[in-house]
Amino acid sequence: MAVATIDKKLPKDFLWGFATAAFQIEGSMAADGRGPSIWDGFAKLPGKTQDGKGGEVATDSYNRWREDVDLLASYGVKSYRFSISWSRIIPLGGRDDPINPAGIAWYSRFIDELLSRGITPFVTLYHWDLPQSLQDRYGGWLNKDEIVQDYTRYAKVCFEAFGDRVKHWLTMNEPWCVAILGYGRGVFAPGRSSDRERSPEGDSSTEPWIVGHSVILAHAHAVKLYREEFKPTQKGLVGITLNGDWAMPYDDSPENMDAAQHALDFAIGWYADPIYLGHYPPYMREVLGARMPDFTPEEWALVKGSSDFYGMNTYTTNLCRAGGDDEFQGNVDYTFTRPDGTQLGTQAHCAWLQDYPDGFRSLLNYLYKRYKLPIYVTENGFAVKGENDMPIEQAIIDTDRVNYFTGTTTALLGAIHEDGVDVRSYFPWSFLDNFEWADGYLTRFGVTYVDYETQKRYPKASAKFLLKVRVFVPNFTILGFSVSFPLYM
Ligand code: PNW
Repeated sequence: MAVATIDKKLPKDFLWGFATAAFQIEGSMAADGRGPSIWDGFAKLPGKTQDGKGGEVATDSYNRWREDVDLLASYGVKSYRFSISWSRIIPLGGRDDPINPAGIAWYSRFIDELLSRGITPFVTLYHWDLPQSLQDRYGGWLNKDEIVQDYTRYAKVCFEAFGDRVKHWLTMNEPWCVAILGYGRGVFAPGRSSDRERSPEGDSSTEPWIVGHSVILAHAHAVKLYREEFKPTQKGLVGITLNGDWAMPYDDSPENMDAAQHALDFAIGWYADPIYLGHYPPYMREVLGARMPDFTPEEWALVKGSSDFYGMNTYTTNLCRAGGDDEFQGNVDYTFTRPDGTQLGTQAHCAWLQDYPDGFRSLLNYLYKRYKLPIYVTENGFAVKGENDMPIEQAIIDTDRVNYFTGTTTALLGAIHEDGVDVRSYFPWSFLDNFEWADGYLTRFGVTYVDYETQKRYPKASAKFLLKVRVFVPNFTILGFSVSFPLYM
């Protein structure tokens, strides 16, 4: 029956690995001169995390880094995405504040260890843990002029200290979350919102748009610096990574087709259109009017083209309906329930996530067509419903997560080989179960189970599955039909 067998492998040099972020795994918040970050205090306020826990211990990766690198190596990774804690490098955060050599030494040693195991470091500079003192001094991301200077100096210190060995930089992780969840909904640090039950101060109608604007500008300044002062000798890539889920019209009515595009404009276009195309989405201006800040011509020149690649974090697909009143979603209603009453996919532990791999492939195609740059998938993952309440032996048989990654890796290969999308990396979120922000430790995204009592790590079925995908993906042509599937038995 099988007429031909063609290996459908990942492209040569494809960066295959896992992702984490400093605050979610490190713990040791006072070690070696680290200063406080906005998440330190926020997580401890009553009601801010579901289990009332913060980052004090997390997965203790600040101490267990050797063991973690061993585990990563056993997973066959070619790369590892992690973030640097600004508060470890410059404890007070600011451009005139002292640098902490112990913080630099820790990451330096960690990077050396990765490289000695043949693992390429993929480094995020800012994954939400702003030094607290910058929040206190001038309101953090609300103060564009101050934060741009402080962030650029922090980036410079990192390029200087690690750029001889780090060739893949992400300036920022998911600015949408920084702005909307931190300053709109108020569910992430610094927790500002118009909702006075949540926050004593804040204005959700203006602050998120100001914050997003500052993040874009700070990113652009760091990239300019890298390109001018470091790239000529260090020869690395620098870009930003954006969250964004595929938006599918609820049905084929014209207003719902428009709604899906409006959802993409607010979730992705807000950042991607300025950075890759040089303008804000017109629909955002239409909705927000004078509340949407603008850049000067000099700033636009800096912003446009300020990312070497498209950094993509994605988890799900939303069915979009016109007529919503949630401005953070572009006044579009999201649902997972189709018109016929069925669900889009398997429900995850968090309300915002269902498994829909076709959406992953559609999003890759949309982004490649619109922004025309190589795509680095820097996050993609699933939290199994109820996993935290299962005995360990049961939790590590994470069938829903295996199904999820079966779908997304098949979609990934389809996008690369059949659609011609230039994808250069795939980093499932996450290497380990870890501190899942407002969910505390109750929601688990890891391919490795962490027992928070003992800090022992247990590889889940999904880790073993992904190892096999990385190693070999066969493709058969049977009677003229191409059949491909990741081999994981
Ligand atoms: C991302 N949402 O956050 C982050 O980059 C990670 O730090 C995080 O652990 C991971 O995804 C899983 O949540 C998101 O509400 C947080 O749509 C919330 C949303 C999306 C992404």
